This record gives sequence, structure tokens and C-alpha cells, in this order.
Amino acid sequence: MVILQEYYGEIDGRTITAFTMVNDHGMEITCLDYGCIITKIVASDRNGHFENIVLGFDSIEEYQKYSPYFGAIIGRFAGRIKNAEFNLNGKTYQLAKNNNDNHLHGGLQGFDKVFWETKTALEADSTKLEFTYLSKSGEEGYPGNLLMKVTYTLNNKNELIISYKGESDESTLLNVTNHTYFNLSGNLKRDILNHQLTIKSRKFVELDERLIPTGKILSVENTPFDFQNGRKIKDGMKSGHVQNWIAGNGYDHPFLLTEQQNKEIILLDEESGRELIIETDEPAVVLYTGNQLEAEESYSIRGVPSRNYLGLCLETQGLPDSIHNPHFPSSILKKGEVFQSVTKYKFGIKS
Ligand code: G6D
Repeated sequence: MVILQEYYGEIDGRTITAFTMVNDHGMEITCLDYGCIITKIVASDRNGHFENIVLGFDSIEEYQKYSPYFGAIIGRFAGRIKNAEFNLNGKTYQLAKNNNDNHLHGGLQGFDKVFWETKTALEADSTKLEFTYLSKSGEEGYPGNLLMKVTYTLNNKNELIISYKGESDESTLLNVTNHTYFNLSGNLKRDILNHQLTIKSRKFVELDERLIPTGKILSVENTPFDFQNGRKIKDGMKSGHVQNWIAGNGYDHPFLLTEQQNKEIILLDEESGRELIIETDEPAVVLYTGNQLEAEESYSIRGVPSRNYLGLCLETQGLPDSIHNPHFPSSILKKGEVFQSVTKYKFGIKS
């Protein structure tokens, strides 16, 4: 096991450091102390070719100019909050309206755009990066001084384990996730439309045309949202299902997990043989298939022109806009409570 550190760039005169963890089988994960951004995950295909399998850049300027949260930790609240406001214990809090009059992904300077104190640890069969950030009361409009700790662990079982811990001195909202875009083809050789996805979920959240939950939980039965027995992502592109259309001809939906820590999410690229198994203790996962990657201003990702469906996200988390939907699992973190969650990403080859 090895951890390498190197200069990556600067923002406002503050140095950004890139940390690369390498395990004994040649798997690599590179991330930044800015936004805990995962810039690269290098994994083998069935023929032993090690290639990058996530969307990322090689300069901070590109992240600042183009990145739709590539690889970043998202918070305080992942997903949308309707009308960018919420009421908690009789007080109304106004948040940034950074997405069609709604609040998205923690606001203008969420967890993805702050510096995290970083500690490294090297053990016989694993390497760890421990990121810490104190989100001051009032930051992005949220109450409470919130101490966040995020740990990335790479081990010799080709697993990336992300653990989250949060404590606040006032009741607040916390719904945190990692926003990595996966593309198992390797070095973006192909898009993700032929990736096969399995999700152990019987229900998904209905969205309105601004991608805000309507409050309805829909059954996946007999729809393109039924991933229980595996399905190609492309099914959602031209399905004609109104929810695929609303998402921009794809998926951008939370799925309620019916099982935790039992191979509940499996992503497979048959051509390379690469397989990713995700297990989590979170109640849901948001599947976003990169339907909006084609931006007004074209850009390239390590030389590959950005286009829709070049990567997909599987964001394990609570449900968006839960504060306005009391029947959703709550994302209220009470004063003195400790929020903890763990998501494991196991990279392998389909036998
Ligand atoms: C779009 O609606 C999607 C979000 O789900 C995604 O996280 C973001 O782009 C990057 O707003």
C-alpha cells in the first residue's frame, strides 16, 4: 500500500494537494483536499489493462469552470430543497437559489467547494485519507456549527470505503453523498448507455418538471425504472416514460433501497468485464445518468469531448427535499446527535 502526495494547484493562494492511494494490486485512487474530489480511479479490466473509470480533470481551473460536481463530496444537503427554504423548530431558513429558484447540493459554496483538513494513514492492507471540515453556523444559510469527517479507505480487496460522520451544536439538515461519475469502459472509450445496472429497489421518487419530488413514491413494476433484475441504462433514454422525459431522457431519480449491505447496487460493463458493487447503510440512491453533461460551452474531459451519458452517478443518501415531505426518511440532524453512514464500492471483474 502506498500514499503519494503532490501539488495539484491553487485557489486564492491556497495550495491544493492531490493524494494518490495505491493498493498491492495496482488499483489507484487520486483525490484532492478541495471538496474531497476524487479525480481518478484506476482499475483493471478483464485483460489486466489498468484505466481510469471516473470523470475528472487534471487542473483545478477546469473543475472551477466546467465541473458538475465530478467526484466531490456534496453537502450540507445533497439534492434539491424546494424554494430554497425550510422551517426547523419554528424558524425559517433561507438558502441559496442556485437551481431554478430551488436549492441544489448545498448551495453556492457547498462541501464540494471548500478545503478539508487532511490526514493520511498507511496500514498493512489499507490506506486512509481522513478529511475534516467545520461548517460554521449560517454557512450557506444552514443553522448549527457542523463538524464533518469523511474518510476514504482503499484496501487490498479493491474496495473504496467512504464513511461519513457529522455532529452539530444546533439542529440542522444533513444529507451527504459522493458525486463521482463512473464509466467502466476505461478512459471514456464508450458512454454508459450499454452499462448494465442492478438496483434492489421496488420504489422510486416521482419528480416534477423542476426535478423536485412531488411527494409520490412510485412502483418500479413494469417501468424502465425496474432495475431489480439488471437493465441497460439506454432503456431510459427513449422509453417514452414521462419520468425519463422529465429527467432529460434518462434518469435523475432517487430509488428507495429494499436491502442494505447486500449487493444492493451492481454496475457492469460487459465489454471490459469491469463490475462495481455498491453497498450502503443509506436508505436511498440517486441514479443520475449524465443527461445534462452537454453544456452550453463545450469542454473536454482528459481529451474526450463532454457529451451526455459519458458517466453516471450512484449517489447513496437520504431523499431530496425530505424537510418538505414528512413521510420521507428524515435528514434532520438534531443538536448533539451523531450522523454516521458508510458506503462501500467494490471494484472487480465479472466472472
Ligand atoms: C443536474 O439534476 C441533476 C442533478 O441530479 C445532478 O447532481 C447535477 O446535475 C450535477 O442538476
